[in-house]
Parts: sequence; structure tokens; C-alpha cells
Amino acid sequence: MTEFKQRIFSGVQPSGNLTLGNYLGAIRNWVTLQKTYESIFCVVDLHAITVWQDPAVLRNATREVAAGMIASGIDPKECIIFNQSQVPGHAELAWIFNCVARMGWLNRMTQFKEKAGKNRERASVGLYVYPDLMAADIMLYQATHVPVGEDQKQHLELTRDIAQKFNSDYGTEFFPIVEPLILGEAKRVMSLRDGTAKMSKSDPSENSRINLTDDRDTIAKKIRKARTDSEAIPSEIAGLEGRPEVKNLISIFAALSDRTVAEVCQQYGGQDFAPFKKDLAELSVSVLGPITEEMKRLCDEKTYIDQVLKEGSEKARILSEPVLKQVHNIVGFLQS
Ligand code: AQP
Repeated sequence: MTEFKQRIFSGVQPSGNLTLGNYLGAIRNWVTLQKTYESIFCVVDLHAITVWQDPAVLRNATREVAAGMIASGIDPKECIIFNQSQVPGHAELAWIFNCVARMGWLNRMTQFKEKAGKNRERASVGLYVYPDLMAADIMLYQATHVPVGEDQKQHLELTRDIAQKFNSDYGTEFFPIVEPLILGEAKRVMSLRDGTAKMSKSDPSENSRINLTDDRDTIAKKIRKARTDSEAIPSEIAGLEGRPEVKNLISIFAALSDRTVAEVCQQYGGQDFAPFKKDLAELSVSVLGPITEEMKRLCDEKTYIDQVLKEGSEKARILSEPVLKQVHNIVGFLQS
């Protein structure tokens, strides 16, 4: 068995404002993991253009997502932070993986079905092969672990399938079989308006999500308006069954306060939602407020952010080039 260096890769699309979902499902866990793993964090702009992005908005969002990562505590001196399009190996390995992955595998991807909706025929080919690019992002660095929200679990299973098929097709153990790291009490943060839909940057309803750029009043207003139901808060986890909106708010509270869902149920059980929502708004502001402030400050320092991304890209290229060269060799591409 090949021994791989323990390495993390993960990314965020610059397809809008960072949300509480991105923070709790991914970025916050990265901050903890960067202390124990060699870490590579990527602003995945190639993924973002699988749906139309205005070029000027995309440029801004790329800087803003990088600023959000740094403001949340990702240390550019300890980790590699870069934007995907500055390292050509991602697109190149994705092509090779397009030739490894099977149509049947991609046809099962729920994210494509959700995003393409009824307009499947009009969706971009990029959106369809998005998971192949994601597999390439990870395998380009032979990463062993990927911290993500629960929504990305299926794509990581596909990454494992692609790595396994590549290894078996070419009689090698070149690619590691990656392990997902899905951590915390809020693994899938749901929309504040609909507890059955994921909180998402691109949801047309602003009130469905909390953005890392929201100010105190906006956060309080969104939480006040968050959908609940007419029953009291349950005092046990079992009482959350069939109440997705309530479960979501309790999970967010637990994650933000570093407590368990059971503990939060115990504290607020039997009460109605008004005091709970008030406390949740205060808690959210106290955790997110300093991040928002720092993010704003960093967004004004475009030269600094661009420099971080440039240096990160150079480091990423140095790591990725020998991997890609070996892939060329394994596949049989003539190298002069
Ligand atoms: N609601 C969520 N709960 C938990 N984790 C989440 N993540 C995203 N939304 C939630 C995690 O954040 C990381 C980056 O996600 P992404 O930006 O690359 O893509 P996404 O999952 O498609 O996120 P969005 O916000 O829904 O973007 P759009 O609207 O553009 O599609 C991933 O680790 C993801 O699991």
C-alpha cells in the first residue's frame, strides 16, 4: 500500500456572498484542521462559471471569498490559499477524469439534478461534469482528507470512484482514496425560509440565508423572520423529528455556541421561539461580527488579497506539476 502524506484540500465557489452554511459546514472546520494537516484552500472560480457569472462580479467575489477565509482564521502563512484558475493543472486533470468517470455515475448526482432542475437540456456541460473537476481539484494534490458540508458527500464518493477506477485501469496506486471530514453540529445548514432546502449563496431569497457580510440588524431581522411552527421548542432531540425549520435553528445555535443539539434543547425546551430567536441573533452577531469587520477591512486591501492568491497559486503549482507529469506518464502521453 502506498503511504500518502496527510493533506487537506477544500474549496468554496465565488458564486455569491459567503453564507453561514459555508462557514459552519466548511470554513470554521478548516480553521481547526489547519493546525494538524498540511492544508490547501481554494477559491474555485472554474466551478463558479458552471452557471453564468458577470466577470466584474466574479472578480470581486473571488477576492471577497479569499478575504472571508482569512478573516475567519485561515492563515495564509501556514496554508496555501489560491484561486483555482491560476493553476492550469485543475482543468487538465479534470479532462483526464472526464475520460475516467462514467456517464451513469454523473447521472446519479443530485446536485446537478437540483441545480439544472427542469431545464436540464439548457444546463451547461460544465455543470454536468462539475464533480469530475472537483475530483481533479483534490487529486491534483493527492489530498487524503476533504473537510466539507454534508451536501458534498456524494461528490466525494464520486471522487473515490474516479481515483479507484484510474488506479485499477492503469494498474497503479497513484491516487489516494480520499476521506471526507464532515464535522460539527451543523453539517447541513438549511434555508431560514424552508427547512427542507439547503442554505445557499444563490437562493433568490435574501431572507433564506445569513451572509458573512450582513450587519447586526440584518442578521437579527433574518432570524426574527426565520420560519418556525406553532409548537414550543422540544426539550429532547426526538422532538425535532418532522420539524426541519426548528431542527435547523437549534443546530445553528449549537454549532455557534460549541454545544450539542441536546444541550440547546434542554435549555430552551418548553419555551416559545421569541426569546430563543433573540439569543440566537445575539450569538450569531457575536461570532460573525468580528469576521464581518475583518472581511470588510481586507476587501479594501485588494493588493494584499491579490498577493496572497498569487503566492498561493505559485505554491500550488509547485505541488501540482510533478503530480500531473506523473499522470501524463501513467496515461501514456508522450513527453519530450
Ligand atoms: N448549507 C450548507 N450547510 C453546510 N455546508 C455547506 N456548504 C455550502 N452550503 C452549506 C459547504 O461549503 C463549502 C463550499 O461550498 P461551495 O460554495 O463550493 O458550493 P455549494 O455547496 O454549492 O454552496 P452554495 O452556497 O449552495 O453555492 P451555490 O449557491 O453557488 O451553489 C462546501 O464544503 C459545502 O459543503
